[in-house]
Amino acid sequence: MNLVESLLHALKDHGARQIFGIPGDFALPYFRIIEQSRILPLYTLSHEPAVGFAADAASRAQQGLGVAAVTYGAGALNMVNAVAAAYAEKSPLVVLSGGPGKGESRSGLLLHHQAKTLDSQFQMFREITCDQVRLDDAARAPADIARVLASALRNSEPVYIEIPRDMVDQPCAPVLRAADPAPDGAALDACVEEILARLASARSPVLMAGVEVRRYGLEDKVAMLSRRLGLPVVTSFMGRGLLAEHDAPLVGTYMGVAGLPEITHLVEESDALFLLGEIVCDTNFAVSETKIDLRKAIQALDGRVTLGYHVYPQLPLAALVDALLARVADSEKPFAVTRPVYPHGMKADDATIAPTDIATAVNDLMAAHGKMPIAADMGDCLFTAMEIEHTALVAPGYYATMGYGVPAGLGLQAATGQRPLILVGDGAFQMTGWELGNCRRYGWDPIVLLFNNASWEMLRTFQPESGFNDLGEWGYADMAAGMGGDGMRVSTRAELKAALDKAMATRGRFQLIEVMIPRGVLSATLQRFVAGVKRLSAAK
Ligand code: TPW
Ligand code: MG
Repeated sequence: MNLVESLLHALKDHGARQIFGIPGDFALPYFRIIEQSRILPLYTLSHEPAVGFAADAASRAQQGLGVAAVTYGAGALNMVNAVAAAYAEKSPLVVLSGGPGKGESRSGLLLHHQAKTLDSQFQMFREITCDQVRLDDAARAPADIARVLASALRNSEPVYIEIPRDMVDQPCAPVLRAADPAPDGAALDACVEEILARLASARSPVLMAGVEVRRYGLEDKVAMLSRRLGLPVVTSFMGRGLLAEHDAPLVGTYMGVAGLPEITHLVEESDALFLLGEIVCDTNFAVSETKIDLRKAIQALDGRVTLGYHVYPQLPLAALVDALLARVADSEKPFAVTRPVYPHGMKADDATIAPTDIATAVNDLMAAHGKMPIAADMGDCLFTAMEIEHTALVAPGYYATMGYGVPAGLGLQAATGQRPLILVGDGAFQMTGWELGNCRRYGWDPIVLLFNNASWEMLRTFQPESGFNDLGEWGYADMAAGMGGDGMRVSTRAELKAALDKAMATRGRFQLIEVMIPRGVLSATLQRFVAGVKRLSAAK
C-alpha cells in the first residue's frame, strides 16, 4: 500500500463516503491515486469554495467525515472561508491539500502558488482546523493520520492534511484507529446526578437541542431522553432541522424576538434551560427579548458540562447522554406539546409572490409528495425556511456565509441519494450557482428555488438608503438549459405552483425555478427579525 492508499482507507474507515475536489499540479499525483484506487468516489466541482461547502454539507448529512481535496496555494486558500464556516459550525471536514515535494524548497526559486513562505498555508489552516499534519515521513504517517482523523471526530471540527507531491507513492503501513480515552466515571456520575436534580426541582425545564446532537449521531437518544424526562424540546435557529425525523416533543425553533411568542416565552422564562450541544452564538441568542442568564442554564458543549458556576471538563456529549439515559426510568412521561402551525394551502392565483408564499407552496408540495431535505443559503431564503415544516436542513445559520446553498445541495444529494430542495437568493446564486452545471455528470437533480428580488435585500433592510444593494436584472432561468437543467421564471402564485409540480415530476435534470419577488417584500420571519433587532437596538 502507498501513502495515499493508506490515507484513503483510513478516511473510509473513519466514516468518509466520498471526496469533493479540484486538482492542480501539486495535487495531480494524489488525485491519480484517488481515481485509480476507487476507494472513495471523487466528485470534481468548479470552484474551491463550493468544494468546501459540498463536503461540509455531506459531512452534516451523513454524520461522518466530509472530505475536500484541493491543490496547494491557489486551491487551498480559495477554500479558507468554507473551512472557517465548518470550524465555526462544528462540521468534521478533512481538508486534503497537495504540497511541494521535499526537495523543492531547496531549489532557491520561489515556487508558484507560494504566498509568503512554503509554510504559510499550513499556518493559515492552523487557525481554522483543530489538528494538522504534513505527511512528509511515511513511517510516521499512519500514526499521524490516526491522530488527526480521531481529532476531527472527537471535536467535530475540521482538520488539515498536506500531502507533499513526492510522497504519494511511498510504501506505507495501514492506519489503525485510535481509541478515545474513556471519560472519568466518577465525574460523569456526579454530573448526571446534578443535572437530574436541577431538572427535577425546576418549575419549567426546557431542552434546547444544538448541532452537536446531530454531529455525534445522538438524535434518537436525545429524543428518547426528552420523552422520558417529559421535557419540551426546542432547537435554535442554527439547530433548525434537528430531530426532524425523530419522535421528540419538539415545540419549534427559538428565535427570540424574531420567533413565535409562545416559544420565546417558554425558553426565556425557563428556570432550567438545558443546552445540549448548542453553540452559544449571537444568531441563536442575541435576539433575545429577555436576556437569558446562561449561568443559570445547564450547558453541554465542546466536551464540557457547565452548571451554574462550575465546569465538568472532558465529558463527551455521547457519554453524558448515555449516562443520563441509564439513570432515568424506562418509562415515558406523556405530556401535551403544542406544535407550531406552518402555513399550508397557497392560493394559486395571479398575485405576486412573497417569500412566505414559497414556504406555503413547499409545505403543500411536501404534504403531497413527502418530505425533502433542504439546503439553504444565507438571506431571506433561510428565514423563509423557518416557515417550512420541520425537515432535514443544512444551512450556515451561525457563520452566515453566502454561497453555501447550491453546493451544499449537491453535497446533500451525493451523500444521501435523496433529491434536495435548494433555497437561494439571487445575490448568493451569483456566487456559487454555476456549480449546478456539474449536476448532469453525476445524475444529481435538485429542485432550486431562486429568490430573485434583484437585491441584497437583507442588507437593504438594515440600511435602506444605500443604492449599492440593488442587483442587476439577470435572466437566471434562461441559463439553466446551457448548464444541463430546466429553468422556469415565475411571477405569480399560480405560476409558482405549476412550476413546482412540473419540477417534481421531472427527474434526472436539475430544476431551476426563478421566483420573481418584488423588492422590499420579506418573509414574515425576517420582518419579525428586522423589527425585533431594531426595537432591541433602539432600547439600548
Ligand atoms: C460570502 C454579507 C449578508 S446577506 C447579503 C449579504 C451581501 C445579501 C444576500 O443577498 P441575496 O438574498 O442572496 O440576494 P436576499 O434575501 O438578502 O436578497 N459575503 C458573504 N457572506 C455574507 N453573509 C455577506 C457577504 C451579506
Ligand atoms: Mg436577493
